[in-house]
Amino acid sequence: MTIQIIKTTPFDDQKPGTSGLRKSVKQFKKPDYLQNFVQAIFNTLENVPGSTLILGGDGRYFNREAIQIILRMAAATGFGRVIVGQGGILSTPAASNLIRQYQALGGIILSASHNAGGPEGDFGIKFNGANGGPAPESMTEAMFAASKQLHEYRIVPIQPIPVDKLGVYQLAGMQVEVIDSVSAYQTLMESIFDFDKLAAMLSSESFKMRFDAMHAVTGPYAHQILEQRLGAPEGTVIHGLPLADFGGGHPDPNQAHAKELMSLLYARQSTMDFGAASDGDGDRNMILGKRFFVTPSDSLAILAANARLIPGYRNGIAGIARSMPTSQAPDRVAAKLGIPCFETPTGWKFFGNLLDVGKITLCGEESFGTGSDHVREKDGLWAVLFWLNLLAEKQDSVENIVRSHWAEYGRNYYSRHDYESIDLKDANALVDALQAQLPTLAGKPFGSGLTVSAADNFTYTDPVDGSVSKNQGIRILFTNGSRIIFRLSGTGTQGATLRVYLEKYEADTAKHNQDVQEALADLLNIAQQVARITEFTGREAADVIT
Ligand code: VG1
Ligand code: CO
Repeated sequence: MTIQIIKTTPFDDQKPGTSGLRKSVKQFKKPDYLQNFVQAIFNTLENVPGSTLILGGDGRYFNREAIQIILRMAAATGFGRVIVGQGGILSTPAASNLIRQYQALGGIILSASHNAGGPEGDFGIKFNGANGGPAPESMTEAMFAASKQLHEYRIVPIQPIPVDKLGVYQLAGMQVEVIDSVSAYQTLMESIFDFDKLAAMLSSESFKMRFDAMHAVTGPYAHQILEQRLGAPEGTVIHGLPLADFGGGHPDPNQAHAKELMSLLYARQSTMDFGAASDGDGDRNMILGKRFFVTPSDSLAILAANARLIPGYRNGIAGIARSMPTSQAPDRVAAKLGIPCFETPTGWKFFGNLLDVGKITLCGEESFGTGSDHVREKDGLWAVLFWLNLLAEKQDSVENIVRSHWAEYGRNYYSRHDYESIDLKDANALVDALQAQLPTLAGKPFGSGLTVSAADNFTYTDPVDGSVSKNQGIRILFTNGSRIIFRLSGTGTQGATLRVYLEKYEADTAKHNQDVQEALADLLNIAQQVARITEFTGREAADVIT
């Protein structure tokens, strides 16, 4: 088969963000836009000839076309084998698992995660390396550099592979294996959790739950594992059919976007014991009890504190890591367990080294991401099964488990305020002004007895390879442990999104029943005042509060 070498012009905007390259579908559909970036990825890889590549995506609009293009380019580049999820579907954690299982050179995951899909929505592509984790910064920088110098790409002209049918196909000397997207992932989950106990609980009349797949990638996984394998009644999984536009919604599992699930769990007469949701590519999770929301930061702390109750973590955990803006609740658990707690920049790629060398077992982010060393990505369904396994062990409600955790460790009141689609120039001006104030903030008193202990822009030095990542978010730390953090999103595709993270610690159990936003109102005022948010952005309040 002849390899075609196609002349192309480089694009100057193919810089991967927090989690791969994300752009509007319109941008991705520009002639050669996808091809250029795929070639840029391939150009930065070593040892391609004969190696294995994992390929799949969250099923969003343009997924199928992209899969065919990438297959033809992989054949032209000399991969020996590509493993594709049936229908082009693989959740991010399932892809991470397959990379490890097949000892692949890496994987390409097509997803813009929680961003809206469809012709007017977003598309994305990211590369995960041989450990199953997102490419580290050094590699994404190399891809960006390669993309700017790209003048040709390689492709073989062949018919589309029928990715809906399981089987093995030959494509210009490369083998394409279309596999069941769910089964290897299910086997992995069976090796971690007590499936007998889970089945007993999920099939009993006395336990009721809903899992909201948000018309995204976890639908097939949740139907198979929760309903078929564990015997939860049909209807347990809602919005379980993956749709190219996610039914028009944002597949983002939070209180703002999982409205139907929220109303099921919060109804005055709710009969539900448990609710959960996952995002576009299946790596995020939201956990709900009856009229009760578990913050992702608390969730990580609680999973860590109770890990020994789960078969896969019976021998205890080596350490925990959390992204810098995530609340300090996990730190308290680590201190009590006598294990380290690492603070990393936002984005799962920063957990990879710590997981690879066994310094940590569990990790998580405030942005509804939780995971462990079983893969190198956050894992939505894994977190749901972990919580269910805990409920089955403790025979207690979600709310009681969280409240007793607070009683033991204190409560970290926590919330994130997102100001979306603000003008990029305004956002940068706000950050610059904030940065300029940093040297003057330490020691400064604010209302209600708060004093700044330190203020900086977070720099991370990876304890494993020594790499340094600067400018990872502005932190204002207070003497009482409260924190305000400011960051600009690295996953958006329109203008800028300012994220303001607020945290306040409360040891006194008598004060654990406050409304979260009321408890954090002082900090929000200070954040607005110091960063002059309204002045720079014209916004009086955040668009999305989680
Ligand atoms: C957001 C979250 C971050 C997460 C990233 C990818 O990034 O804040 O914690 O790792 O999304 O998640 P940013 O730069 O927009 O704040 V996902 O589910 O899109 O892979
Ligand atoms: Co995601």
